[in-house]
Amino acid sequence: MNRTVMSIAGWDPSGGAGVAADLKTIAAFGHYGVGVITSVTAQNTTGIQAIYDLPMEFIAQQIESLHSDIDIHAVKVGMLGTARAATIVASLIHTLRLENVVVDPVLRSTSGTSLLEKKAISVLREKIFPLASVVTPNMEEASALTGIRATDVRSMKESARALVKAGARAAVVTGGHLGPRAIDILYDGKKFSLYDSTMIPTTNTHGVGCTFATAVACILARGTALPEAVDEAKRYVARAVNHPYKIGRGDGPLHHVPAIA
Ligand code: PXL
Repeated sequence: MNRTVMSIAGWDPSGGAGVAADLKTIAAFGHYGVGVITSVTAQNTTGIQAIYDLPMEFIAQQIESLHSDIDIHAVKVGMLGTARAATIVASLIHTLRLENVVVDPVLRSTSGTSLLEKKAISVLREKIFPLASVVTPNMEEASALTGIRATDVRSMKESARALVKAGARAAVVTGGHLGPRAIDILYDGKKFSLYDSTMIPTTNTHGVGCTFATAVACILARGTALPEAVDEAKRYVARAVNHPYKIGRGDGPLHHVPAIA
């Protein structure tokens, strides 16, 4: 099946997160990946040293260049950086009728740097969520977006429900940091699904959220239903985390394509 998946996200030159990680993930699924950069970061495994947000017009140009030539079967939206970027991305997803849109509401890096300006949070909720097939926040992002502190399965369910109420068709709240189990909760507007796996003891987790969201987009692009897509994506991420790539002195990346390593 010839499937093309578009990543709209930031650039992490260390390759652990953002568009670079997404393209590797898309390749691992055997699809073709195209990447639209919203913001360029200077970073390594120890953290982010600088951020340069691209002008909204140039983000729009990248999406339009790709869309005018190539059929896109799924989209992953990650780091947006600014309210202006969020606004133009929402507008183009809507007018170009892009489908299978997976939104990873990136707010901060693991190392604590803000990746979305504060005034963009309402744009994300009001303009991007209603275009999403599913939103994939971690517990911290879910708490910031809903005001419901997600600390256990009960509150994760409550925040997933609140995210759907805010306009998303479905929400997965990922609990990779919950411990001792790694539990994710999906709410599709009708029912909850719970995904439970053992927590993998590792600090090589840089980009795990980007990778999960892109994996879901890849599987949705095949026409698989969301509950199965989340299950398969979670298993792919566990496999990538189980093959950490030991580079740098900080939180290293996953290995996205261990099959051919
Ligand atoms: O993992 C969140 C994230 C997303 N996108 C980019 C990033 C990061 C974290 O560092 O750099 C570009």
